[in-house]
Amino acid sequence: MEIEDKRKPTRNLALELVRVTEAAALGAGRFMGRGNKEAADAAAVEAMRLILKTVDMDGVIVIGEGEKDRAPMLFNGERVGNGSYPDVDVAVDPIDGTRPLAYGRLNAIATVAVAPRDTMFNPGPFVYMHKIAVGPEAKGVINVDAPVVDNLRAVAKAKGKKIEDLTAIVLDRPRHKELIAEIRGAGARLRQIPDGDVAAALMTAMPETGIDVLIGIGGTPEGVLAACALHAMGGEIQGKLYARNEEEMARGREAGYDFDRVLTMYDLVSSEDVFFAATGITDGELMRGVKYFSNSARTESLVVRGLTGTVRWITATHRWDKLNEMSAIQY
Ligand code: VTB
Repeated sequence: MEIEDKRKPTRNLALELVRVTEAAALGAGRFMGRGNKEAADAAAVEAMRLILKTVDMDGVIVIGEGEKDRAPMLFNGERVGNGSYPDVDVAVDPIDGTRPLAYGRLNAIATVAVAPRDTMFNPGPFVYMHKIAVGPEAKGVINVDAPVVDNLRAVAKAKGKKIEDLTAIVLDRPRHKELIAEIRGAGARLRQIPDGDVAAALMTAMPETGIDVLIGIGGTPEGVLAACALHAMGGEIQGKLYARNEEEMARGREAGYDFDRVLTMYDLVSSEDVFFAATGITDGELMRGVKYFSNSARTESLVVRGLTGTVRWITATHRWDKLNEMSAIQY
């Protein structure tokens, strides 16, 4: 007789996790355009923490965003969940795009991912990584170490397109000057985004967005979250840690990090048994943001389960009169 391993996830945890990202979005959405990143982040983190407590899991935060921006955070190593099985690693980015949210711009989302214990890459205090991400059609042809033009050619070939019809998405940062010149030199189209490279990585796996490949240096927490989502959606991401200066490089080496090593998607999250949820905070290409009404609010979320590859879109109406009676969060 087969004995069930209770320590492994057996249910679709993502359907519980979506309550976590919904709560973060509902809390943070009130701060849209109010110019206060910290207050928005605090609201998202607080709501996330409260709902995470109710999820059936024994979780350890491996990726708790906030270190780089000194924002309020769910701390690395913090225990979350109600302590029951399964044992899992948890990655959170309560707001990917605090700046766009604070200034009333597009594409801010709340995200969370869960995978079996000890399967997520822990980047420690090293905040940046090179990334290249693609959807399922171009899985297996990218190489974060190869010249940009080679990657673009390979992705175009895999998708049966001309390179001129390929669209790369890149964070708009001075550090990407050379990268942008190379993309232009290769003849590909380019989208530049102010923030939000988790959403950008997801777009590569959604043909309707028209985005083929994400390239550039972005946050490591966002890289691990994107890896969880893309692993589940059948796409691919590769990374390589990026040190901002000699001192950071030396510190990393001392701590045992290899800045030359290609981090495959399996290095970033080694299990396919991964769950990912995201909720729109401001309107975006992937999801609509939170809409507030007199006694309710509406959210739109994406829920993905790696084992089955099922992608669900969930629109929810949240009723304040009911929720405020029973929830620890006062909406
Ligand atoms: C990205 C982006 C985030 O950080 O990872 C980026 O997805 C990288 O860092 O929304 P810099 O902003 O310092 O370039 C964010 O912009 C915010 O943490």
